[in-house]
Amino acid sequence: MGQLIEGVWKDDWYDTEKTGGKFVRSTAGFRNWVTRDGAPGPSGEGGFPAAPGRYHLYVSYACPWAHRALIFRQLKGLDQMIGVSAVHPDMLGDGWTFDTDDKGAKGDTLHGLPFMRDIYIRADPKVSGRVTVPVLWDRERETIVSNESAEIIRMFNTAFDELTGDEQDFYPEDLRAEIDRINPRVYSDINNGVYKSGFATTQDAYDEAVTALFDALDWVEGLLGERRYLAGDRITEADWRLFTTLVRFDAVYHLHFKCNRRRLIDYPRLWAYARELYQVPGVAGTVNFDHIVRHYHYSHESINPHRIIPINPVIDWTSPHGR
Ligand SMILES: N[C@@H](CCC(=O)N[C@@H](CS)C(=O)NCC(=O)O)C(=O)O
Repeated sequence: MGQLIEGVWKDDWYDTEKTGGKFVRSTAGFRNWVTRDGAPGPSGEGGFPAAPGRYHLYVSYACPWAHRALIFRQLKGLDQMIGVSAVHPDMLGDGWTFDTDDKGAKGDTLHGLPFMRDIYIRADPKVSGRVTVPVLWDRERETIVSNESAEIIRMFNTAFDELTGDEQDFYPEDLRAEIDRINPRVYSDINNGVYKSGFATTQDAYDEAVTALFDALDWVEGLLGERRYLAGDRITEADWRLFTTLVRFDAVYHLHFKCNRRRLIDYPRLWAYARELYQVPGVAGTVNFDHIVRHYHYSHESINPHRIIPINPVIDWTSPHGR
């Protein structure tokens, strides 16, 4: 794994020395928005109107951030309108690659390029930063619209509605205040909290992250006793943002990232809730446990130097959720 410095690849692992052993996620660099008519969105520049076949989504099936985008593409009926290419689960010295295997990685189906970094360089030959997924690519302007999943899901939520006829709203006006209240804690302590626990290189950094993580899971377990979904009576983006971490929890984070005070299946409400979300039509097809388990254990040499892939418990995501 590494990063690009002015268009040149430099192979290095996350540097936690300057941050007291803490993992700090860097901010995404491409922040434009696809909108209904191409008007500028909340950040970046305009000129990216919704159109069928124009945009392409690069993902890793292993990655929880990319997974959000895949779920929104599916639920919002965009699967015929926005193509997808998935990287290979192994992220080693070259970062994400388009090597192919027989379990879902079919290469860069748009450009036939060998590495994910080539997509970034194609957008900007002098680009600097980490080469992350997801990436939303514009085939017309030959550039990256966005590499920030929180914003890609907002675009998918509304920009294409006139083309698809799908009016489901996962960020509805009346629940926005509650969604905006819940998202930051779920992001910081849960979505990113598992990474902060797993990538910590000091005991203090780990203790701080893992305590905040399980405190937040207890908080969510409590919330689900008061209301059916995180923000109220309907499934919103807050639920999908949490789901992609929950679905990886017992398979990866519990062991590999040392998030082992409890398992997901030990939380009665959260576990039933996670199964309900998994069973929403279309969602199970976005979950690729082979890539999830393989990616983390094989790619993070500093955590698992012998690259042994664990046997893992058999967890039945299809059992009735009873909610
Ligand atoms: N802010 C980004 C974060 C995406 C991200 O960090 N993705 C990880 C995979 S789970 C990645 O590609 N990491 C590669 C790296 O950090 O070099 C988003 O939410 O879209």
